[in-house]
Amino acid sequence: MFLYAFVVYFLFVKDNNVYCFLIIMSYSKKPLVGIIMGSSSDTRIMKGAAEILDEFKIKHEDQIVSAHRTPSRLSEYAQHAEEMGFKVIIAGAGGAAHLPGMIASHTIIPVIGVPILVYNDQHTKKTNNSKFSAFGGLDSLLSISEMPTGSPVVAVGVNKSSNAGIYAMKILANEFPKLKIQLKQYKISQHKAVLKESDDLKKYGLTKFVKKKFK
Ligand code: RP5
Repeated sequence: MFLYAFVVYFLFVKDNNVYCFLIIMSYSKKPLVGIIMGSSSDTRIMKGAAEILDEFKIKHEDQIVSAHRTPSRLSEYAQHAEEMGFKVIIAGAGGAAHLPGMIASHTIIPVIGVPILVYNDQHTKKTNNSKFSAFGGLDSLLSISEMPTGSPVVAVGVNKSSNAGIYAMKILANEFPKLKIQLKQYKISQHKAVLKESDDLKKYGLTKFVKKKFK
C-alpha cells in the first residue's frame, strides 16, 4: 500500500518560535541522485554521501564507472542518468580523477565531484605503495575543480562525500519545499549540538572534556 516509507517529524523551530508537525515522505519513487565512483576502493569514502541522503529519504542509485578502465561507459552512464531523470550526479574519484569532469562533459545534469584519497590511510593490510597518492588528494581536488571553462564541476573537500550529499539536497530543495524545511532543521540541530558541547566544555574544563570526548 505504501510504496515508500514515511516518517513523522516533530519540528521545534526555536528561532521563529514555531511548533509544527510535518509528515516527510520519500521525495520520489525513482532515484533523484546518481552516485558514481571510479573504483570499489572508493566505496568506503563515498558511502558518506549515501548515508546522509538515506537519512533525508532521498533515493539514489550507486554505480562504479571508471574514466580510465571503462571509458565507453562514460557516455552510456550520462545517457542513463538523463533517462532516469537524475537531478544531480555525485562523482567520486582518486588520483588524476577524470570521472566527474568527463561525466559533466556528457550531460547538463549538475555534477558534484568528490576528490578521493584512499591509499594514504592507516589500514594495516595496505601494502600496495604504488597506489599511494604522492600529493595527498590535492591531485584529485585540482583535477576536479580546475575544469576548463564551459564544463563546470563543483568540488567538495578531499573525502568529504557527505558534504556532496548535503549540497545535492540543497539543489533538490529548490524543487521540494519540505526538504528545504528539513535542511533548515538540520542547521538548527548543528547549532544546538555546538552549544551543548560548549556548555560541557565550560562545565568540565578543557582537560576533563578532552579525556571524556576522546577516550
Ligand atoms: C581512481 O583510482 C579511483 O577513483 C580510485 O580512487 C583510484 C584507485 O583505484 P584502484 O586502483 O584501487 O581500483 O580511478
